[in-house]
Amino acid sequence: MSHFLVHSAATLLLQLVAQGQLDMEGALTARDRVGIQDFVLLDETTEAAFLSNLKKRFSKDLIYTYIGTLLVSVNPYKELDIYNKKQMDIYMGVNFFELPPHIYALADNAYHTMLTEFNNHFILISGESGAGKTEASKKILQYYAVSCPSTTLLNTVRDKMLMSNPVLEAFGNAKTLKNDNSSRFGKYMDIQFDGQGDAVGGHILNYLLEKSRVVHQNHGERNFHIFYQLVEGGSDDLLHQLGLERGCQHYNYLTQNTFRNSVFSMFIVSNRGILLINYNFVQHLFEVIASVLHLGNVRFDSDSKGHALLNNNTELHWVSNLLGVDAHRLQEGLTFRKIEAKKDQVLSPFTTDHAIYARDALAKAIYGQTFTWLVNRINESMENKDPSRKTVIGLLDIYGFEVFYVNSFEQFCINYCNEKLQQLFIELTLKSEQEEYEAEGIEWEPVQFFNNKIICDLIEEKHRGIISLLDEECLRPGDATDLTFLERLEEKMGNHPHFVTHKLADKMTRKTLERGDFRLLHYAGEVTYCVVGFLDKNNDLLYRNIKDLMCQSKNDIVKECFSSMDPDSRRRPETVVTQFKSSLQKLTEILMAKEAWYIRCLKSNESKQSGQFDEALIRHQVKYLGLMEHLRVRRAGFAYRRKYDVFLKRYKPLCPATWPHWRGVAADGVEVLVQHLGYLPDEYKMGRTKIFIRHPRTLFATEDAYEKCKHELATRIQAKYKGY
Ligand code: AOV
Ligand code: MG
Repeated sequence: MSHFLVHSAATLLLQLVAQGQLDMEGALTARDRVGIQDFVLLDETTEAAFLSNLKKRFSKDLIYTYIGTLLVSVNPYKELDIYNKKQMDIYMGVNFFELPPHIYALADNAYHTMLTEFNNHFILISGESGAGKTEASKKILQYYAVSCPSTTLLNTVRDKMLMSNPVLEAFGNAKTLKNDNSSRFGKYMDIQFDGQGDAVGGHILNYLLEKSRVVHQNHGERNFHIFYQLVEGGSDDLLHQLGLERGCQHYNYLTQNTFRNSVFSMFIVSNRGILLINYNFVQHLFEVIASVLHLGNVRFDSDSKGHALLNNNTELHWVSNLLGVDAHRLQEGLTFRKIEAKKDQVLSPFTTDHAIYARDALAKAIYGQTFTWLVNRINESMENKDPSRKTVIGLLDIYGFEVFYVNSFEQFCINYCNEKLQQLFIELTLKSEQEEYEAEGIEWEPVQFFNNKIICDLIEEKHRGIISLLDEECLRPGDATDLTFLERLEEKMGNHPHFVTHKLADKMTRKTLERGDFRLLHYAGEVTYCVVGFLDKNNDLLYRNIKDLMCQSKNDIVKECFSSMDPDSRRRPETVVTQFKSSLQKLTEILMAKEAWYIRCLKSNESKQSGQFDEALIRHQVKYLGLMEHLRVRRAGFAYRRKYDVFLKRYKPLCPATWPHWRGVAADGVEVLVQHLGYLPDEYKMGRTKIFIRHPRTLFATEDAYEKCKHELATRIQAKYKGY
């Protein structure tokens, strides 16, 4: 038997053990104990078999299962002892299928593929709100930070990457009804590696922060963590300096106080060195957060004409103090609007409602701009100083699909974003995969799947989609309101299979809709949106005089943020949703240029309880995430494909007929090579330009043989030189 076959038999045995088909002690089947570790090996591809396997594994705290190289993860809602240095060492550099499924295995596989092929990768982590995306992305980052080779000098980059997480979570996460630590912004992080595999830099792109949370939270939800951390965890001195009282009950912008009050202030102070944020900036950050809280306490009365009057000056003075702006002008900005009439400027007084609107708009703008500022600082500190020869692994952790009792503009944006990611997944795994078989002339029985492109188009199609109609209403001078927007939607979308108006609701879904609502049938379920606030939130207007005032702030952060805001003041800024749409378009382009890895996170139950496997809830997620279709394509399909010349170039040393040169056509050389390696006929197919290999284990075995062969060659050369 050739060396390769002995080796691959051993590898196969190990795989069987790992995949739960054999027991180490003997041939006892372990399937019944831990289920199957790769769904591809299930006897039947029914949903029932899928769920039963998932449940069996979950009950043993085995939260990870593969579908080929895709990782399915079920949120355990409890700490598992599987994330530590020892586990990381076990997975480091080991072939994917040789060990039980783990997020480290996926991270490691992406990393090693990046190193051998010297190309860029991304890991798409998806799943609904509370499914475990953010936790997954943290585990991966930790894996790279701890396990990759390191030099002392470069260690600081890892520290910064790790450190960026809690800081951004403090500012960008909040408790919602779905998740106590819900991401309220989207995050894409590139981890940059040099040719040796050292992490040398990082870069974060952030997407649409849910700013409205600063001024309003639904019942049972909270504002961003940072506010509570400051008013609960800040030192007496600090609070005194900022004019704050301890306890969130003093602040109109804060509700309940029952969760997670880590000592933020100390965190930023002690780690500012690592993040390269100097002490002055830390001070300014505190001032910004405090000024937002004081703004929330600014109240207005109305005079006899219904115009807004400031109720009390103390809070306003704190805001002007902390932001370093003139108190009188601030007061004016909150109670009057400046209108430019010919060459004159006229002050037009606000009603109290208007004043509250202006106040909240300022609070949201200050907070939102500061968040972006923070991301920029973190990026500067993680910047790769030597951008030559680098490859990246991108980590995408975005807000998951969410449905609340009342859903507004924010949920519309978040769910739209999830539609886009689902579309990307479908494009890459179901559609193009099947199209490639056809193009390569591989015999193929097509697997049917639901393509959510129809919903993406409904939302974003130029001139016709919901976004276009919303923008049109936002830009239409005169009498446009949320309700006229809804009327336009009903007029244009009334017949769309994924759009339901209150007029049609009864007939279609037998669920009534309020006037003022519309419903979308998303890929992940139906969501009823209330149009109230759509226009305002999409316009996100900040009055000019307030903006100008903030540009003169003595707080360096505020000054920098507002001065860099839309420099061309004559141009109307793009609406929020249009900016979001183009940022998602750019993201898709960034991702499409990389090799993809997938983690599909499933939420185990709605009550955040450990040990509860809510079968109906999980079945629903398995369905809408397209996992069964993915499994069917994977099972019938081929896990790996390589261009003939690439395959031959790498593996030709494994066969005397192809080594050192193959003089004929590459495809013929590959055929000779795989025959020599003993590939079974069912294990591979020869396409027009590529070889297709059914199971990853075949390629892994070939790769192992290649490594061994390389090693033997090197030893032989060394021995030869020693002889001299
Ligand atoms: P998400 O990122 O997917 O929701 P998270 O990653 O924040 O969800 O997970 C929610 C909570 O579930 C965490 O705070 C943990 O308590 C628990 N959890 C998740 N994964 C694990 C794990 N592997 N081990 C232990 N506990 C876990 V959102 O950001 O709301 O879409 O927008
Ligand atoms: Mg999250």
